[in-house]
Amino acid sequence: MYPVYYDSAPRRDFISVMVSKEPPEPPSKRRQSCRRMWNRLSRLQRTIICAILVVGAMSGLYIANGLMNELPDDKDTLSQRHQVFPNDNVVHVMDQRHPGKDTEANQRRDSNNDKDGEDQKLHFEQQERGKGIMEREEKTKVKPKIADAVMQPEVKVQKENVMGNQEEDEGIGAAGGNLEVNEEKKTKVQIKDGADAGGDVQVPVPNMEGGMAAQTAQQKAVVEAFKHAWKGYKQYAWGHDELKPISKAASDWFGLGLTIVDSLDTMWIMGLMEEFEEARRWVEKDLVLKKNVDVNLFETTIRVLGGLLSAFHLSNDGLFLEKARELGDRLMPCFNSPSKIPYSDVNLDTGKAHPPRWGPDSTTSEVTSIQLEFRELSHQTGNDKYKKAVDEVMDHIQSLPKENGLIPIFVNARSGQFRAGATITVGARGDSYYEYLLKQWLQTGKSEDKLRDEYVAAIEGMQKNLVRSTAANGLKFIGELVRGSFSPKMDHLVCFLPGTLAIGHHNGLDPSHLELAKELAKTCYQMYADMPTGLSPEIAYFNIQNPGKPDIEVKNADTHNLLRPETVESLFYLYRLTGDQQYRDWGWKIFQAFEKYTKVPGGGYSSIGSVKDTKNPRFRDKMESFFLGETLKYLFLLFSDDPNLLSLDKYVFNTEAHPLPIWRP
Ligand code: DMJ
Repeated sequence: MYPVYYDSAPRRDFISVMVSKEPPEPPSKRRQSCRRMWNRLSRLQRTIICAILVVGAMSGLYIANGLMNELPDDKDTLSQRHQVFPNDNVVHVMDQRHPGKDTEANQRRDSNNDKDGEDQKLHFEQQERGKGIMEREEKTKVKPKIADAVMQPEVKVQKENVMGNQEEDEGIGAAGGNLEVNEEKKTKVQIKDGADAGGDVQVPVPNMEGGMAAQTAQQKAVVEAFKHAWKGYKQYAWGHDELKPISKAASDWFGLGLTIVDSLDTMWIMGLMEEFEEARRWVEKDLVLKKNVDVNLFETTIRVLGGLLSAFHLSNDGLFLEKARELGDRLMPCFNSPSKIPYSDVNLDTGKAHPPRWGPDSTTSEVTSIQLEFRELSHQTGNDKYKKAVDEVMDHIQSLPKENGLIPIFVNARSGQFRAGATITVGARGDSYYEYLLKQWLQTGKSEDKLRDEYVAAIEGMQKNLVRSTAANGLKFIGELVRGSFSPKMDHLVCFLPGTLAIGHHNGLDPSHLELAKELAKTCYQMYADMPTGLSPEIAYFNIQNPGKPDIEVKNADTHNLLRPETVESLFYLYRLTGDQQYRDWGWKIFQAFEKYTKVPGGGYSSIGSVKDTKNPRFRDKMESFFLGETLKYLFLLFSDDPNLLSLDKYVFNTEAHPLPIWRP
């Protein structure tokens, strides 16, 4: 019988047969002539031939025995080495540690991981008590099992362009791991004037106050959710930007492993050190930045540059700073524009920068929400060029005329002017401009009063021009100015604002800011609670005229939920700063709704098409990197009892939830 090969067509063996034209001799004649030849041989010759035959037979037996021991038995071959998924055309070569189904072995592996997690936590608690770094170094030197290192699962990949179109491109990827972590190879980076570190940094040292404190039951549930999301990503999308959890495939936007880099600090904060080390190895080996791809300056800055800088701060591992510096350099050509306003896109290899493909202008919130990261890069590398570039953007924007501190959402990189008549909103394309005014002021130890004044003026402008209440229940919300007219439309994106207002108040700004924060947080929560699934739509319209109608209306085009973080982000800030349990209760309800309607069996969470339809919320087959980078991180922090875990007096979070240190004045 032929052996069975599962990764190719059955192999065929052939026997070659010599065909003679002469008729074959009858067997009896052949036997007679053999005997005659044997009789003609001398005794010595016969002895030699016998000896050769005996030695040959013994060697044959020995080799055959060895081969039998080498060959896997059929069961091994089937169950562990290769597995064909019934709904796929692709043959997935499985990592033996991670079979596709929840086998008993897999469950055992999971419970072992939990135990490792406990060990890590205990270890960090000891560290907090000052037991030194050497012990931890040993723990974090993860030596992967051989199966870990041999192969990562092969993945199906879809490339997404900026407009969201997708091209099918199967079977790319399969990133491999290291057999050993080579500690020698950890990059040495000269840290100049670091806020928390100095000198030659080689070994990760946790430097966050209160980190790894005992977890509450709700935090543990969030950690489980993270592990579930990571499991799907790792199995089907490792090394690619995002997981498509329904089709069990990957999608690429920039091809920078967005989910890995966005998740680094979340894993650190949650104490998932094994996962963190694995991700670190990927960054070291596979995060290639010299890449012929056009990336969006803002998205790459907040997710990748922010993620790397934050990972550097938490771990003190110079690898992350070195990558951050290289990325910063590759993004810098965006600033070579006739005005000080950067182009929106740049090719990471050629350095060619340009406006977006879909129009002539840069987005205002994008060019004004890269400052925290570039300034921090200067601070850590000692090279002022990054800070200079983004400070010039802010100076230029500050010089432009505004309406009560509010800005239009488009600005041109050539003329440096706002687009006349563009919408004014605190939602998409406007949002993080306001957030970064406040946070830049905080980053430099409240030393740049100009930024604070701009922020205060903008909040006053919102109070005057954009804040309204619903007719039925007086829910306060923030609308938009579209060609000068008020529209009662609010994006879920606006829900970052309560958190920002609360931090502003915490740093001495007017009490009315905290009052507005509380009102808006209530409205944002209502956007979840009013929906049958308990999840917010992407956009809501508020009823300001008819007291007999519901407060919130959702148009059919806006019923989707992308697993966004803004509301839980604000709940975290408000709980931290007020201690009001209500914010935790709301956060828990939101978390449970994510669990119920977005969790995908087997691994991952998916954005959904309709928050109104409990029977069929329609998976959109996409797990955004910010779900791991932001949503789950803010939920974890919301349920933490420790106010010193990333203290708000020591860290400022960038708009992708990556904590960066507040500089000491
Ligand atoms: C994230 O990338 C950031 O929070 C950004 O500021 C807004 N959009 C997403 C999350 O919704």
